[in-house]
Amino acid sequence: MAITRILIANRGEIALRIHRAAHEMGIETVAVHSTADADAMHVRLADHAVCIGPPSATDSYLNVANIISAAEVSHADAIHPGYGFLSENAKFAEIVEAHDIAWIGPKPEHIRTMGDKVTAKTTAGDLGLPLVPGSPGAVGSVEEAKKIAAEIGYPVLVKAASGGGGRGMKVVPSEDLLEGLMSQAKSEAKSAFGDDTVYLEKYLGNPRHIEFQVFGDGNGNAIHLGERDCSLQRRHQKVLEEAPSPVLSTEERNRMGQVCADAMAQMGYRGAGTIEFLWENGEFFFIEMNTRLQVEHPVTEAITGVDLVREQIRIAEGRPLSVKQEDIRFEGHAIECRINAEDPFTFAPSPGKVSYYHAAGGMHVRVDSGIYAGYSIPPYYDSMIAKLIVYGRTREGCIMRLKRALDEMVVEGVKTNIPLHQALLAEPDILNGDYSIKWLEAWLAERES
Ligand code: MV4
Repeated sequence: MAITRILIANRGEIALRIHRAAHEMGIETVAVHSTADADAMHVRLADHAVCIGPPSATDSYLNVANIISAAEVSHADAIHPGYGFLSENAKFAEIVEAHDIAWIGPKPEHIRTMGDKVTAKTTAGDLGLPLVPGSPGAVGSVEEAKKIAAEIGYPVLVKAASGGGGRGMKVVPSEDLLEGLMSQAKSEAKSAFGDDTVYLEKYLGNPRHIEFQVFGDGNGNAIHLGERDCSLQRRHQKVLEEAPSPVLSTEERNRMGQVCADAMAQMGYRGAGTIEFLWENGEFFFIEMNTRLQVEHPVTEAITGVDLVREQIRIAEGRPLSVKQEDIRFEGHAIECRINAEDPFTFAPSPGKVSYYHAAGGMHVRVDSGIYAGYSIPPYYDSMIAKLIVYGRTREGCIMRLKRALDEMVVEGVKTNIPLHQALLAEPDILNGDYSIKWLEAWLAERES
C-alpha cells in the first residue's frame, strides 16, 4: 500500500516538517488551511492546497467533515495529523480509515485507550510499566479514596481520567481536605471534560519529566529511541527539551527503554508514541502515553539520526521499521528551544507582522519554522513560531552552540521569548542539568520579586 499523496491536517512548522519527509520519499502533499492561513508557508510549499474554513480552529483544523472532503477532492491516499488538533482523536482516525484513507498514526483503539488516563494507567501496569502508587482504577467514593490515601500516605493527588496537560488535578495535603478537594476536582472535571471520573496518586514533590520515544510496526515489533528530558515547563507548556536526560546512565536508558519497547510490542502498538514518566530519586513512574508525534521529536532525531516522520509514513504503508534496536546508537547531545511570539517574561502573546527574519544556521543547527519576513502571525493559534534544535558532541558543546545560535536568530516586528532562553542558558542550574518540573516557575517567581 504505497502512499502517493498525503493530506497534512495541520499548520505551522509541523506541517512543513511532514511535507519535507514526504517529498524526500517522493510523495506529494496536500495542505489544508483556514482563511487566516492562506499566506502560510505550509500552503506555499505543498503541491496542492484546500481551504477548510474560517480562522477559528473549531471550524477549520478541527472540522472533520471539511478535512475528509478535502482529502476526497484532492485524491489524498493518506492523512498525517501532526500534533495537537485531531492527532489524538480516535473517532477521527476511525473515520479516516473508514474512507479507505491511510491513517498515519496509531490504531484508533490504542489512541482511545491511552486518551483515558485511568485505562492508560491500568493498561501500562498490565504491560509491566512502573506506576505511581495510587488507586488501581477510578475512585468511586470518598471512603474508598480515604482508605487508599491512608495506605500510600499524604500528600496525594486527585487526577481527572479525561484530564491531561495538568488540567483537573488537585494536591491533597491531608485527610481533612480530601473530601472537599475531591468534590472540587470532580465538578471541575465534569464541566471541563463532561466526565467526573477521578483517580488517586501519591503526589511526587520534585520530579523530573522524562519521556521515552517508542515506535511499533503494529505487528508485535517495537523499538525505543531513548528519552527526552522535558522538565523545563511553565503551566504545562514545555520551554526547552533535551536528549539525553542529564540524569540517566546508559544502563538506565537501555533498561527503561527496553521495558517501554517490550510493552509496545506486547500491545501491538503501531506508529510513534511517547511514554511519559515522572522520575524521582532514580525511579521511574508512568503517568501518561501520547499517541502522536511530539513537538520535541527533533532532539531524538539529532542524537539517533532516525527520521521519525519518515518512519511514521513507512509504518502507515505497512512496511517494517527501517532500524533494529541494536542499530540505534545514542550519540552526542541535543537541545530544543521553543521560540514563541510572546513577551519573554509576562508570556502575553504577541501576534502580528514579522518585519524581518533571520534564522540561525551553521553546523548542527536546525530551525523548524513556517515564518518569513512579511508574514503575519495570526492571533488564532498557538504562539510557537519556530523551534531551534542544536546538536553537540557533548552537552557543554551543545549549550555553547545553542547560545551562539540564539544570538544569531533575529525576529523583528513581534516579541519573542528568545531573551528568556538566553537568560535560562546563563543559569548555573540549567548549565549543570540540575532542574526539576518545579524549577522554571520558581525561577520566574524569584525574578518577579
Ligand atoms: C503528577 C505530579 C506529581 N505527582 N503526578 C502534570 C500534567 C500531567 N501530565 C501529570 N502532571 C503531574 N503529575 C504525581 N503523582 C506532577 C505533575 C506535574 C507535572 C508533570 C510533568 C511536567 C510538568 C508538571 C508540572 C506540574 C505538575
